[in-house]
Amino acid sequence: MTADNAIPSAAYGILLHNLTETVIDECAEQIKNLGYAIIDSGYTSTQIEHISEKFNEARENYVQKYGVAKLKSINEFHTIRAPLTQGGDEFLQLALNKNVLDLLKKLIQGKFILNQQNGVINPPQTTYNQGAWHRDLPYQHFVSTTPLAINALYCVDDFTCENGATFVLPASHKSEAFPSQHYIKKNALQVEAKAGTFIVLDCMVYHSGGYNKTDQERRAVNHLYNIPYFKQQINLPTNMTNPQISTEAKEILGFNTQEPHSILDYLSQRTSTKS
Ligand SMILES: O=C(O)CCC(=O)C(=O)O
Repeated sequence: MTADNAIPSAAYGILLHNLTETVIDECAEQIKNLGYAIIDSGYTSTQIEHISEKFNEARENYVQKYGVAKLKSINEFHTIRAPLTQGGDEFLQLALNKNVLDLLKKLIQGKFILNQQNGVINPPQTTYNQGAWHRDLPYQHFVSTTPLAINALYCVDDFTCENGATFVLPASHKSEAFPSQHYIKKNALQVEAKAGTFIVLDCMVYHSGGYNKTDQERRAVNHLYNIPYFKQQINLPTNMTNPQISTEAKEILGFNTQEPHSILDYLSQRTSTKS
């Protein structure tokens, strides 16, 4: 122990000890304990700018295709569903980001698939559909010893307190019930993050977009990955337009875990090594 206020490094009475060797290990430890961490995508500033442009393009096409009035009437105007199915490789590459996949492998035991990818727009000075506390497996109140699903929220723009950066309730993935307002006021914290990073969450940690006080949108691309026993929000394999998908990408997009259409289909998919 030092004389100043430094955090003590000495410990006693320890039988079990977590060890970290890499930044990925550090993030994994924090997500297990607190439910959130920030990880760099590894993209260059040119790539980050390119994704930002592609986001706007994807949104324009999406709104044109599905219609402003329709999207507004169903509270979907600030979301782009499954942008990776609508052309452009950038969104597929986001879903397959190496740092995110390496982190997922430390967090989810066994196989995982992408459940959904959503473009998220936090509009200036108004409310939007993600500006409310929720889990990304909504209506679920179980507690799990290991994560069954993980979110990776790619920051297209800088996330700041001013523009409504995501709020989290640290460690709330470890409790079944949504906490009281008093608890939320005392314990909620806002996660500021740079454009080009991912905020990675245990999907059961309560989180909410904040109020955007600026005059610019705050944009993100959310990914939810889960064990292959949960159905996808939108069937990704049947909607992929990109023919050049690697074997690993196919597995992550759920090509290998589609529900068989018949007993015959099931039997022909089964190999002798499967249990
Ligand atoms: O907009 C945000 O910061 C949060 C997004 C979010 O909660 C979600 O997509 O589930």
